[in-house]
Amino acid sequence: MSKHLNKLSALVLGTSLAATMASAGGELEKVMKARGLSEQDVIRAAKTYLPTGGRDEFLVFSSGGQSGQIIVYGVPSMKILKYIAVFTPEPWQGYGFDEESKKVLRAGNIRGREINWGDTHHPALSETKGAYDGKWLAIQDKANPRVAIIDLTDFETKQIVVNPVLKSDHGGAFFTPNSDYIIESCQYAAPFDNNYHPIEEYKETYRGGATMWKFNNKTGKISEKDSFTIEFPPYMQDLTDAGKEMSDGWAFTNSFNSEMYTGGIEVGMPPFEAGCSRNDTDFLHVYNWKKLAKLAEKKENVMIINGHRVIPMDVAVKNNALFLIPESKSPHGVDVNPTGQYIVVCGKLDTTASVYDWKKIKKLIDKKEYVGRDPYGIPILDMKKTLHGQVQLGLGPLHNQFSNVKGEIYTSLYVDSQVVKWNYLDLKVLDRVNVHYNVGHLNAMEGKSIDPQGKYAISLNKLAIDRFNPVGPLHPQNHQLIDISGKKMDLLYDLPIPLGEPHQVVSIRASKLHPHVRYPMGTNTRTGKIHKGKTLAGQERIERKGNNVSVYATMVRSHINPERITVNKGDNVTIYLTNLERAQDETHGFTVDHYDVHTSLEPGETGTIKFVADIEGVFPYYCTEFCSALHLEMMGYFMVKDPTKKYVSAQKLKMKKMSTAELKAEYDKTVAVNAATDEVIQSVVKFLKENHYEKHPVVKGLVVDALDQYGQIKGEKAKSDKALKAGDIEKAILFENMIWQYMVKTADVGIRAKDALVRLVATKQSTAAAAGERAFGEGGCGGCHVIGKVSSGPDLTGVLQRHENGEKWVKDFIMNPDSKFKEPYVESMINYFNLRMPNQHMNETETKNIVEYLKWVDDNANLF
Ligand code: CUK
Ligand code: CUA
Repeated sequence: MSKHLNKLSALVLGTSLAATMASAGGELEKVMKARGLSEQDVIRAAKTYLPTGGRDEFLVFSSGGQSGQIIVYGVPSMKILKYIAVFTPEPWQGYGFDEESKKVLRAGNIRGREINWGDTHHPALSETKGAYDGKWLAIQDKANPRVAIIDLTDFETKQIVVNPVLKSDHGGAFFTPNSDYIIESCQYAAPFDNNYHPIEEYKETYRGGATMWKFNNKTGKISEKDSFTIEFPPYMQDLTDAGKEMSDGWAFTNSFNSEMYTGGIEVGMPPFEAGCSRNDTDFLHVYNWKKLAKLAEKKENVMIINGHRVIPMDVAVKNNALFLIPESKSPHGVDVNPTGQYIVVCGKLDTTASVYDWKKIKKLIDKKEYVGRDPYGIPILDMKKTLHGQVQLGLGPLHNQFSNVKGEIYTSLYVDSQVVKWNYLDLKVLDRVNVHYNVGHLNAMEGKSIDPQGKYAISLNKLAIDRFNPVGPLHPQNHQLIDISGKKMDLLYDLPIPLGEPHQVVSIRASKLHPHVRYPMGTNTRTGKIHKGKTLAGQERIERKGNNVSVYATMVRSHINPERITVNKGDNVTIYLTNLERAQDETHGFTVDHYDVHTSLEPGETGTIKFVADIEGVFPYYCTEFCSALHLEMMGYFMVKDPTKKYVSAQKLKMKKMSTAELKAEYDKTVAVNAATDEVIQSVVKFLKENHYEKHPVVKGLVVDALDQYGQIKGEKAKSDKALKAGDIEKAILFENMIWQYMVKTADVGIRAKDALVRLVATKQSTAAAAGERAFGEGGCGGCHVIGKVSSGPDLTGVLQRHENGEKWVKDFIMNPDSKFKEPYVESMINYFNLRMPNQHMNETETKNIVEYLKWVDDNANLF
């Protein structure tokens, strides 16, 4: 075992670390035994493990299914990083609880009705020349056909548009290769208008279609008036993919009810599932969206339904822009390969995948060679003549993804619970791996772009069954990570998804994303514009016009200004809040208790909450994000008076008052503490300046934040002096306390800046020195020794020089302190600190490493 293990750890961890592991007394072996892990398990763990502070290579955006949200996680660690609120209110982010986000969410109302959920299926990343550009994310809602746009600079939803003619969708959202359009294709056929039409008139009045949403890749906005829909027969369209490269300008949409069956189980008809699957083939819709977009510009080519342009089928047919190709029974999924030549379609009720060749399709289209027309007059191309070939894959093939290897494709098998790897050029099956269980979509890194990355695939399994600790009858979904870099696929990791049924994920190299950490001060994040309610320090105010009360408030560690708001019952209250922070991750949240409002304010953001003060009483408001040590103090009172009531004032309690002398003493003490604190700050500032903090952006950001806090002191001091002069010592003490608060905040950030700067300007630590620092910390040495300072034990800078043969002396002392207690120097230290150096039972390696760390400390002694 041990021999194995050394070989294994050498493999996994690299030779030098493996040696460390072996000398650490077979720790790895012990853990494996205790947890019952195999060697394969450990290798898989190492392939997905992300040490603290580490970064993933890829980010994945997963639809949140019925949660109406998007889930963001990293690959290969599978750590969940964010839920993006899209179609559903989300309280933490204030989505649907503040005015800015309500405006986005409510744009998704349908025919005046509030819709508060969505069934998200297919997220899509914006593309430039067919490659993901990392700018925008789109997702569709299947239940209430809508499309939303998420900005990838802040991962917030910025727009929701409602499909004006479709009543459900499935084939969306899909970007065209330069993000000119987002395609949203129908699912269940229904009348385009909003009227009742009997089911007996299905063939005449029910329609499918594909909506082409005009998108601006610069502004990230869909233009509704520039969008249009292509009318399709009522065949129950399904998924779509846009052509690329040689097939650019075209799009492909499959369908599953060429029978045009309309159900009727309740009147003795066979159910939909039987009627929709009678024919041996269904239809792939092939259409030239570029040509159709041109046609849509002319009035005579479109009909206007619900204020929206629709191109009728006959116009599309007349202009050679719409064709059908038979595809195997109940098709699902249509995927265009990276070169745009091959279009792969699977069939839920078939065992084969069909590979169509665009060159063959185009040839038939150009020659106008059709095998017939469907009942709506759409030309049908010969299936055999358009096929490159078909491959037997297994039961229930659904979706496909491409890798960086030419011809390599991965397909999910729903019924077989497998992912199969095959080659679509020579039509050979290469490998298959079992997944748990019933996979729907799958994703390979950037696997639907022009530039697939390979490396990993994710299997989105519909059932988890026995994979996780049981949590009741409703199980999480299971996303399984598969290593696809080798010849054989290897299943690495299970990620339970407890938030709806995610249908599809898209992945992108993390290096392509550049989200910002703060907003320009006063930003309305949903519009990107400066908010009309932007309020800076000193501009806080309460304005009253009739029964409209507007509050302009600010939030900064650790207070809300104003701290008291009094209104009359029935007043319309609007509170604008600006987060004045510039520091990274200093979010404040705001709520008024009992009023069902909440907003989350990221640094620089201005948000609005609005409500009618319809209940009388006293309602605390507070910051809902634990933002600093004084977070609980970040509060105020919202008071609602009933103007029709007379309030009897309570008798005031007589409390003992402090004498003037006592107050003066307290004032002096507070001022002295402030002076001492300021000295610490000044020493940190001196250090930062001497070491040119301004050269390091991260440190500079921290210093700017610290100086920001420090800058507040002058104003507070003036107020304190004024109060003192006026004889109000009590007030002066409060202002001095405020000064201390600012000082603590300054020192807090300043010391963080100093630590960061030390790391940047110090010489690089060797592996041993870094391990030594860890051992120093974990071994509890820091409890008594603070580097650069005398604390409860002596300062250790220069300790190696203090003794003859210093390295050995220190080593011996750590491992066996008692042996040296009689030495005069040690004895004097024991007397001085009234403490003996304890034996921390460090082993040989740890002790050696600590000595290396102390050497590093000496090399950088000027920094401590
Ligand atoms: S669909 Cu779910 S497994 Cu909605 Cu993309 Cu195929
Ligand atoms: Cu701001 Cu808590």
